[in-house]
Amino acid sequence: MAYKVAVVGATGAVGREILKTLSERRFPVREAVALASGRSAGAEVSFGEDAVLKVRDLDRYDFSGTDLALFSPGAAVSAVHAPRAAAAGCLVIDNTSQFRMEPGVPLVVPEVNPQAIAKRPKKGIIANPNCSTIQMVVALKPLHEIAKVKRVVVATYQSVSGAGKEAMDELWSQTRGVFVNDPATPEQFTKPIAFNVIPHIDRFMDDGATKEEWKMAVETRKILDPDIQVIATCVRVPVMIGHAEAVHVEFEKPITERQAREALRTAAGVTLLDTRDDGGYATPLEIAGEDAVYVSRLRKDPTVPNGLAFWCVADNLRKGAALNAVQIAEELHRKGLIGPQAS
Ligand code: 11C
Repeated sequence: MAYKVAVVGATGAVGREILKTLSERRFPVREAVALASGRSAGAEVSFGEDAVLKVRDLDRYDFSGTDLALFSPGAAVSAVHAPRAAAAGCLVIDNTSQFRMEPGVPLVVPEVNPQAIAKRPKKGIIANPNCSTIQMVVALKPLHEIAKVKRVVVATYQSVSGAGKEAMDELWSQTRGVFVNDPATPEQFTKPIAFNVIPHIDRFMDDGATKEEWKMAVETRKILDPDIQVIATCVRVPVMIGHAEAVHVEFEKPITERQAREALRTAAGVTLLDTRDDGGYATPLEIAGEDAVYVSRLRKDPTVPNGLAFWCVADNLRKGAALNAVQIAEELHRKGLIGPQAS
């Protein structure tokens, strides 16, 4: 069975990565449709080795007959068009924050909670988590199975590609600007991002946390275990692709470093790279373009009972977005949940 698949937000950094990932992983696509705002209609995006898709206007697109749509256009656009697609019988995988915490909308990381999509959801929408949550729960899952995670303290180091293509351009032009003495005014960020770090991602909430920090807490609970406490500080750093995280975990039960290493070595989606010598750890620059969540610097945290600390890095556009969405599509395909016979 091959499907008619639409990619919404096809001209964005994640949309392009979704098209690339669908093709690389040979997802059974009968017909691919690239959709974006009217402004981008008519532009061309590549799909696979030699196909070029002409971008069509999302506002005018009728989703009847489209089996699956992968959305990454921004939350406000998903809010309008994802339910419209679902009402037309098209199954939606939404990569925005719009529906993640809605009851009846599964929030899925296939290595962690594939059971959340045992059947086709009534609302016709499955949500892809935030990139910084995805990589953390992939690393936590094998440890949670051994000793039950109780509390997580995490600081993130998030690349500018998480904020989109214009943000990547801004890092580039500001960096160049420093060398040619032509400082560019910040537009995508609140302060200059070149040669700086900014402890602010997404909007501020009433309690002083940012929404990115809130997402890491509530999404981890929905995906992994409702009892886990998470306190996050999310920071933007002048890196193009790849998010890194310093994760400090307190467990309910004792867990040794050795047990943790063994579990991480065989865990789905994880690569343990931790040789405790110069360069024996993963950094964003090296792992951009790769699928795995890399775990390094694993060690005991002696300041709490049953504590471990580690560093994890992943490509935010791939495992943090496009790859995870395509893996959800693969899981749905394996379970026969895509297409008119599954509605
Ligand atoms: C960032 N994590 O790095 C964000 C991007 O909720 O889907 C993804 C925002 C989201 O800026």
